[in-house]
Amino acid sequence: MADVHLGFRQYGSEERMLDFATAFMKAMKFAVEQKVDFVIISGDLFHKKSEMDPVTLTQATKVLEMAKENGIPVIAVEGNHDATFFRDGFSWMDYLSRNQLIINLKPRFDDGVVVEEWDGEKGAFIDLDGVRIYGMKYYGNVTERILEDYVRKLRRKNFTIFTAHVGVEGYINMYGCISATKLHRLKNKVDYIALGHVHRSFVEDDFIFNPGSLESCDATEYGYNRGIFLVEYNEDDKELKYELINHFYKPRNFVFLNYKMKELGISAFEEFLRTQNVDEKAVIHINVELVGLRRGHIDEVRMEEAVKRILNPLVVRMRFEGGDRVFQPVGLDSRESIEKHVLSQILESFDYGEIADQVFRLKSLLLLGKSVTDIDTLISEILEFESVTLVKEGMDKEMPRPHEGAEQKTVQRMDEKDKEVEESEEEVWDWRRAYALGSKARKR
Ligand SMILES: [Mn+2]
Repeated sequence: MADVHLGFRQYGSEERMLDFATAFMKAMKFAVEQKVDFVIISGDLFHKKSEMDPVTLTQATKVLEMAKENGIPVIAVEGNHDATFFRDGFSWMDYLSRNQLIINLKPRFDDGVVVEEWDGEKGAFIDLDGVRIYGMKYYGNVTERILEDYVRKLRRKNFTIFTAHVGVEGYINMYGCISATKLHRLKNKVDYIALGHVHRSFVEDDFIFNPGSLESCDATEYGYNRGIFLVEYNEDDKELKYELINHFYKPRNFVFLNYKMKELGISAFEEFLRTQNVDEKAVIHINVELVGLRRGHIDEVRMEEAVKRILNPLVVRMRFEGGDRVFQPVGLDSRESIEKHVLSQILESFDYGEIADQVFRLKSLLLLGKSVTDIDTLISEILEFESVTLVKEGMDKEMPRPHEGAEQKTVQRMDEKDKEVEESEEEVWDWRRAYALGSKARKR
């Protein structure tokens, strides 16, 4: 598995944070049920590299302890969200490693890449029951150079796995990707490449395996094919069987609605909402296109309240576009409106969208001496809102997706393994209870 992103309070929602933890817990529970020999987490176990909070650490610890109690070693590498790449400090992954909860594989640097065997605390590879596993953490734009050096030092032993947090170009347009060719060259030394970083699933040549994230870290990721790979290798006939599993957890529902608004009153909008067949507690993004209306006349608060009342979402994000823009000359207006006007003119030359109001609000908050947390929340909200906007605009020029669905046509499947994991109530960890004040962490 990869890209667990524990601790991600998406949209500032506690509930979303629990989603990420629950997905991780259920993935590990599946591994326990399947009695696997080991689990690999190919980076981004955590969402934030620096600030750890007790709740996130509890979530990680509980799940990893479950693996440990069942005698399942967890091999991991650090992703871009887990550690800064060259500041070789002590990461939270190292912390888990020192507490015998994971085996955090990474090379050492001493005039080049040093690839040493795991000594119980550190190392770049480990031998487990005749399987050799090499690990490489995320190195951003120097990945190619480090990989080249690393590969020269690889020694195949029986079945050899290479796990790394690195994206493959072409699947998604993001930083920290290398061309697939570079990885295919490892074929003479490695049998299986386990990747993380790209949040959607893909398989190349029954050789490169990327499971994708467990949840949607961004609205753009909703609907991606993703899951965990259940892999079985038979030493006698050298046969590799694998399957992408995703029935162990149902990701949060995201809904995207478009509404053309032609009148100021919200009754038509309410009517529109009532005709939507939307599951409760979904993340709802609504794009409102204003037709012959002025943005400033819209009662956004009332509209949002209507969405909450009628569709009962977990989170609602509304975006307004179009509308008659009336440009007014800067006159003898209030200081506030002059400032806003100037701000929006400055911001026009960037791709941030219409955030002049937010920037202005931010300035007021700072002047009021608001806490850094409040300001952080506001900025997060602005950024998340904008990223959705960018997605919408980029929809028709999507990146090519080579080998899509490759995992569906390859080798034979494992049967019996894909049956629904039974939801026995007492087995499901109740996260709220785990760290509720005054209550002991225990199973429900
Ligand atoms: Mn990630």
